[in-house]
Amino acid sequence: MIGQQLTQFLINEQRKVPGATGELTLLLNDIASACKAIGHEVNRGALAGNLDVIGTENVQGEVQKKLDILSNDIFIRSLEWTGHLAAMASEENDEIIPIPAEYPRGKYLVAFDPLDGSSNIEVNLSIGTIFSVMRAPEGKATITAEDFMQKGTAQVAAGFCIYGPTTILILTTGQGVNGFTLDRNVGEFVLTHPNVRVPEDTSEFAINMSNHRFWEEPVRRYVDECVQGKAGGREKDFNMRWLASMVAEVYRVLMRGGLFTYPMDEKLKSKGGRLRLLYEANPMGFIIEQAGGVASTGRERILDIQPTGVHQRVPVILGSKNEVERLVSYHQ
Ligand code: AFP
Repeated sequence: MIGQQLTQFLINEQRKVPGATGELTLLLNDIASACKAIGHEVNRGALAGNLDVIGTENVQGEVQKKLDILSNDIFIRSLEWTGHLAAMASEENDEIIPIPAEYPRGKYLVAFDPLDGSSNIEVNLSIGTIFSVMRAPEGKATITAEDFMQKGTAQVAAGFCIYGPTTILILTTGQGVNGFTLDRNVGEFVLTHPNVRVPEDTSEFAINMSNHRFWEEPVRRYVDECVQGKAGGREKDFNMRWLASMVAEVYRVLMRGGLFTYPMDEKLKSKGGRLRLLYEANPMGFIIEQAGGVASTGRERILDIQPTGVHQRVPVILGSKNEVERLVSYHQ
């Protein structure tokens, strides 16, 4: 019930799963601790010199901010010793991250984006951490990138933590979606948004309009119809949002519905899209589906994609069922 702390919630969920060992509960608690530590550094901002740009580039070719590196290190250091993981994969690391020899290995893999939306750091807008939990192959001494090539339907858990006016952890273990607000007085995540559901209809769409000339025809048609509203044949007028932070967009969709899309466009064709499958599209797709929404590339369900690379990119259309299905139908 509302007010319950994350640990109690997780143990209650664990008790519903026959044969559960509690290892996933411990892992999710450790991930929550990592998010609290990252959120603390995000909130300190300039006071801790955290807004500096490092100048180096990551595997994505993106200029790294100090907070990108700091968040990545915090996430890795918070989990590598726990004995729950066999390996990790991060947006900030070209190769997968092995568990140091001195620590025991566990039965899970985590793919994560330590700080998504980092173009918003210096303008003090909401950013967040996204994570996806999968099972590691049993009895394998050395984990390779190949072991992360699991469809989104194989995820055991997924979540994100949004560092905004409040710090909120959104989590699914396949039994629906729940939201926990960080109570700074006790330093614990507390259940504040039980059983989150995405409204099936919406009149709000989120897209980076500056890419209009690069979009494929189905996306251009859908957005133009939304912009024209009733004057253009839709049954209602629409509003638009664009926060350049996927965690903030997805959180808004979870709270009041909406359609969020970073579609394929001409300038992204060679890369496959903008958003990364393993640690953005898959975890967010799992969460959206668990809350009654739809997550598609326009041509296939995101969770059904067979990954071929740790940093593989895909087009993303997700949110309120009826609007996403309309846009998907335009691709047929
Ligand atoms: P950054 O982490 O590099 O800021 O990218 C954020 C993101 O991956 C996703 O969170 C946003 O929805 C999208 O990119 C914003 O892309 P644009 O900057 O092209 O609008």
